[in-house]
Amino acid sequence: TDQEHHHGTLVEVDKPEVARPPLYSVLLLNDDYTPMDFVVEVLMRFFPMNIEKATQIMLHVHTRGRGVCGVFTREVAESKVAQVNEYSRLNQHPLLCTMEKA
Ligand code: NFA
Repeated sequence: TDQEHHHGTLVEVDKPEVARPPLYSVLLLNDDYTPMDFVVEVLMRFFPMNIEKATQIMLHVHTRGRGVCGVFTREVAESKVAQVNEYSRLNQHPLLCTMEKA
């Protein structure tokens, strides 16, 4: 922006802008076998939210086939996907978590 200097001189002053990193949505995919209670537990454990919000997202995934758990930077989204899939396999459920550019 232009600012008035002494002697009435106009000088250009740049506002320091901060680059915003690309964001990624982390998704859960529906399947026929993972128990609803386990999906709610996963949502509360890895995407801190209350039981009402977790149930709402779980039912959205169940009825629509997929749903967004949260939006994160790439490295955080990759970590969430890896942790959810590892936890699901550890518990012998086929639940799939993935990510896409938001
Ligand atoms: N469709 C699963 C069932 O009927 C529940 C589920 C919801 C699974 C969301 C995966 C994701 N038990």
